[in-house]
Amino acid sequence: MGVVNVTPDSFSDGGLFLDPVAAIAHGLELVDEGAEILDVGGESTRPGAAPVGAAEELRRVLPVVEGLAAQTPLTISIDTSKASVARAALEAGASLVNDVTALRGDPEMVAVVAQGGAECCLMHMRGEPRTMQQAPRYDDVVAEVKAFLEERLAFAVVEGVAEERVLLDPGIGFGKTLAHNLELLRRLGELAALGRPLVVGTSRKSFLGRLLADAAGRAERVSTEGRLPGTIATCVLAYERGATVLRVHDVAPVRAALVVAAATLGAP
Ligand code: HH2
Repeated sequence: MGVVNVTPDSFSDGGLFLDPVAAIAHGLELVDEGAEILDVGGESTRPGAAPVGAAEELRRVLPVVEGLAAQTPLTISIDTSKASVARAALEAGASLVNDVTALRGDPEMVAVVAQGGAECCLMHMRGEPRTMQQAPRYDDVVAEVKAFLEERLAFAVVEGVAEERVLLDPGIGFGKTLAHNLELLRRLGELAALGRPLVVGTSRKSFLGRLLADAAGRAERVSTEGRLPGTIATCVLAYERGATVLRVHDVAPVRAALVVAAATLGAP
């Protein structure tokens, strides 16, 4: 899954693709690099990000969804927690709703997904983006994330979403410390046991910058550009532990690493 951020403030590529022409060109580049899904987002979820109104979010993403749907047969995913944005994006050619609130952010979202016959990705997040990194605590992070995803999956199904259309995501970096993120990745197999495809997003995330800085005895986190090796390592390990979809900014190097990993593991 290649990331197409149409935002001024995303943590690693904010402002680069705010113009729809640039965003569509970037999406098509990711297709050339081997992406199989394009995830279009118009609101940053980075810790501390300011919320965006529906009208502004729609203005950002709609031309990009329309343009990409017209130029590629791949799955277009809309990264939003607003029902009105998801509805318009589905009408414009998207077929997957990637909701980081797991259908909790907008009471109308579940009906939009169910009635639209869309796929949806339900992600675990502790708290909300503005506050989620303030001292997150869990007794057993994997058990708690698993119980949450199980409950959200059951909710979606009761509300009319076909179970086979649901993907689950542990929400790496969303209300989690470095140790929580690593434990979720190490024990990903326990989440795969839920029986739905797992989406994992480690790409360029802050915990990779912290881990590498700590290892080098440096105070400053390693920059987002310096996080590619960590992105690749975590994607390969997540794949080996059962992840189906890897959400990344750098499609070509991650895809190449996954091809080698799959061949080594004897997978198709
Ligand atoms: N991570 C981000 C955004 N959306 N969706 C899913 N399902 N899983 C993730 O891990 C995930 C996500 C954060 O990354 P990015 O889009 O690059 O940054 P920002 O939220 O600042 O735009």
